[in-house]
Amino acid sequence: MEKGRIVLGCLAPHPPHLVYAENPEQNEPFSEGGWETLRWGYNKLARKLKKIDYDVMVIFTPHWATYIGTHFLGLPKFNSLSVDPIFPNIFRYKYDLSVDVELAEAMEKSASDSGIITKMMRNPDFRIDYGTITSCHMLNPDWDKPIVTISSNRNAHYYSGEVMNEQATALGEACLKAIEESGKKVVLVSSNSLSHRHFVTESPLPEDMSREHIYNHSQYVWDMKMVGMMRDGKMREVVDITPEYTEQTIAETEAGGLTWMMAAMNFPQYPAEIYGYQSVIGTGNAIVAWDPNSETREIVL
Ligand code: 2X7
Ligand code: FE2
Repeated sequence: MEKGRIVLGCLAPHPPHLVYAENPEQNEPFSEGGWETLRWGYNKLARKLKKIDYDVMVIFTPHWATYIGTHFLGLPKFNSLSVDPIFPNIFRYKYDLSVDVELAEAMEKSASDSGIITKMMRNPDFRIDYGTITSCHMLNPDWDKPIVTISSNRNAHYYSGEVMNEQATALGEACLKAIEESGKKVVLVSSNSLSHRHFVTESPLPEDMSREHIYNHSQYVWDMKMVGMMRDGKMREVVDITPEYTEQTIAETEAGGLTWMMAAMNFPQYPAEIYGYQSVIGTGNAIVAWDPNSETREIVL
């Protein structure tokens, strides 16, 4: 059997506003649009993904927070209505998704063998978080590939950003081992925003773009530093400064997804593809991809 491999890594932010603005049939509320810089960037990345041969998408999400260990989706099907607890006015999404249980179990076993506390999620009534749904919808609106979601164990909360980095690195290495042994072609997705201070009130019309801007300038400067290093192919350095960056901007990197993905991809030293950067209720959001294939890797923006 041919060795499995990671064919693309995506930093895929998940403000539910993006799904709301797209008006897909699965989402009940109606919008007049909004956040085009991010949505058009996502649309372009989704077109690239259509041309890539892959078997499964593996997503790490901050909005499935687990306090004892790392959990993996472990049933072949999940369907229900996902209502965002903070933005029920914009996100009420009917989902019906398939899971690659074989790969989920292989990653869980590999992580467990390496000393990480793990668990498979086998509850058929488990509600899939809006982070998973938003990132997957924006990357693959046809939902024609199985997924695996990995939870975020709250290491940064219990311990520190440094411990989170170590744990997420170990998890990334364990997932890579399982992927290689599986023979599958895998797309990795780190579902998170960058800087994460946000407004606590919403404008009467959520998609009123005259009200949208970054929460503060220092948050913007930090985000641009991170995006610049991604562009320059310095992912080891990005991961090294993630604890400091996270503390300064309350970034969603605290969940561990970006570190997990970079560790699984051996900390790319080639330029990332940048698809867009924009604020959503004051948070900083970048869509970025790492393409290990130098023949298809592009300078997008
Ligand atoms: O979960 C989120 C987020 N990360 C950023 C912005 C808005 C809403 O939800
Ligand atoms: Fe979030």
